Amino acid sequence: MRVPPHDVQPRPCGGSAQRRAPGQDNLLLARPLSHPVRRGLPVVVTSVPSDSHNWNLVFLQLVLEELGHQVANLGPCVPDGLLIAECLRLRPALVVVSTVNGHGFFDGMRLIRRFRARQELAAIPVVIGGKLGIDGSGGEWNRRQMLSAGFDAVYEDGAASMVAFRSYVGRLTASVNTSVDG
Ligand code: B12
Repeated sequence: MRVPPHDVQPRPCGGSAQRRAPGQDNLLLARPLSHPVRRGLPVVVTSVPSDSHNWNLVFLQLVLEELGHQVANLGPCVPDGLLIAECLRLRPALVVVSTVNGHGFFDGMRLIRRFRARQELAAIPVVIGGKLGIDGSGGEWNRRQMLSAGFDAVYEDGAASMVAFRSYVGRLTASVNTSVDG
């Protein structure tokens, strides 16, 4: 799957924006007020080598596509080296790591250290989320370790995490679009 570069034209979100209705040539259909993005970001969604769960990745892909972003979903059981190679090739604006099998802390720590060791990838935002510990939660100490190792955000499973994730993606989109527009 190929992710277009940052300056790609956005897909119309919702499909009806700026389109004229049949027989109503003077009616310009309004863009929804809450139009989520002006330009979608290229995003890589991935799991970690040990994790074979799929639907978490599909779910995140759908959430991000609904927000107007272009997603390359690398699927489950992704070796660190493959993720790094794909990010060097695709140069995404965001990497979303999802893992639910309980090994997320250890897999995530190893992955982010290898990822950040590549100078070309050092500035790409990387977030991780899911069920990061074997009891479903990695806890606050683990979260801090992951942030200091190089993750930009850590989303433990819970009702608030998807709200916080969407908000993070919204802020990132606004800042990327602002810096592109100058
Ligand atoms: C289906 C399933 C499997 C299937 C997976 C099939 C497939 N191809 O996907 C199979 C049978 C293979 C499997 C295997 C295992 N599983 Co399993 N599995 C499940 C199950 C029943 C459903 C998972 C699912 O599809 N959910 C639907 C998706 C959409 O939701 P989700 O995964 O919960 O993800 C949500 C959130 O976590 C969050 N999220 C996830 N990632 C991210 C990332 C970000 C950035 C954000 C913001 C949010 C976010 O958003 C998602 C939507 O709300 C869960 C139990 C459950 N009811 O959740 C156990 C579960 C995930 N499995 C578990 C375990 C332990 C295993 C095994 C280790 C079992 C074993 N002893 O072999 C293996 C591990 C295999 C491996 N190598 O990874 C545990 C994990 C425990 C933990 N982390 O504390 C669970 C929770 C069951 C349990 N209660 O013990 N499993």
